[in-house]
Order: sequence, then structure tokens, then C-alpha cells
Amino acid sequence: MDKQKALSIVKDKLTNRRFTHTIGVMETAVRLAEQYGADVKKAELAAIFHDVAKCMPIIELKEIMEKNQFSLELLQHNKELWHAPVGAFLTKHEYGIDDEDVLQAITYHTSGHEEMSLLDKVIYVADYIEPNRQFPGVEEARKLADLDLNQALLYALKNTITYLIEKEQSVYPLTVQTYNSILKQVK
Ligand code: DGI
Ligand code: FE
Ligand code: FE
Ligand code: FE
Repeated sequence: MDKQKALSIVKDKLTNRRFTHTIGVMETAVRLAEQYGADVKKAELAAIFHDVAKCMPIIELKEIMEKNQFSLELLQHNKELWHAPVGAFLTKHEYGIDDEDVLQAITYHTSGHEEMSLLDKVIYVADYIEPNRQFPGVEEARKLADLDLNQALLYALKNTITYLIEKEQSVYPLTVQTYNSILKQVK
């Protein structure tokens, strides 16, 4: 699918603010893919679709998960996590993209997973540092991303987990497993 077609699909599904974020992720993902040698076209496509389910009502996300045998474990965890795998599902079944690398990067863009590919890492980090993001630590994450993708990823995971703990929110086990796995790759 070409870039303009993909963008026109997601524009329709997102608020203006979320679409602006998506453009930021796309541009950042392309830049990181070039820098670190990931597939630039796959990075662009995954970034465009990564939040396609983000603005759907929770009840619809839940329905899609229940009807399509998503893991019960995920249904019991925080709703914030649902849009990622559901987004990948829709990208495949509604929009016909069947590139497994792209679908995997979308599926795991919120939690990460233990064996992240270069493309998965590019999308995770691009989502975290895109230019419209504003939160404590984002400047540091951007600096790290210029130098070392794994260091940027580790920093993002550490910050996310710390933030969730400070707010007394549950941490999805896969998020912690991802942190442990990247820690090993960095040290
Ligand atoms: O969709 P975005 O806002 O662009 O970013 P995202 O998909 O990376 O994250 C969405 C939200 O998910 C964000 O508020 C942080 C939250 N999150 C990430 N990991 C976990 C999590 N929430 C819980 N409860 N547990 C996690 O492990
Ligand atoms: Fe997201
Ligand atoms: Fe993220
Ligand atoms: Fe996002």
C-alpha cells in the first residue's frame, strides 16, 4: 500500500491530535530506520498504522478481542494496552496489509516483547520520542536515540515502568520482560 493511501485511511480513524502524533512517529521512524539500517518502507507503514485503533471506543476494542480469540490475559490487563494488538488485527483484516514484520511492530509498540526485531525497536522508540511528545525525560530519550537505539529503548522502558509504579498502575508482565531482555542486550 502506498503512503498516501495509508495516511488517508488512518486520518479518518483518528482525532487531529492523534493524526499529528502519527505523522511525527512516521517521520521519526523513517529517520531511525535509515540511521540503524531497518527497512525504511516497513517502518513508514508500521508507524502510519501503529495507533489506528487508539481512538476506538473501549467497548469496540473489547468486542474485537473477544470475537477473535485474543489472549484472556490481555483482556484482564489495562485497556491502554489493547489498541496495539487490535490495531495490528485491523491493519491486517480491514486494510489488507499482510507483512508480518509490520504487523508485529504494531502489535508490540506499547509493551515491547522479549525478542524485539530492529523494526520493532524503531517503532517503539519513534513512538516515544516523536517531536510532538512532551514529558519529563523526552529530551534525554531523543539524545540517546541519536547515539544508540537499545539505550534509548531501555530508557523508555525504565521511564514507563517507573511512571506506572508511581501512579500505582499495574505493569503488564511483557513490559517487564522486555525491560529485562533489553537490559541484557545493553550490558
Ligand atoms: O498510544 P500512544 O499514546 O502513542 O503510546 P503507547 O501505545 O506506547 O502507550 C499507551 C499507554 O500505555 C501509555 O499511557 C502508557 C501505557 N502503558 C505502557 N505500558 C504499560 C502501560 N500501561 C500499563 N498499565 N501497563 C504497562 O505495562
Ligand atoms: Fe499506541
Ligand atoms: Fe510507546
Ligand atoms: Fe503512538
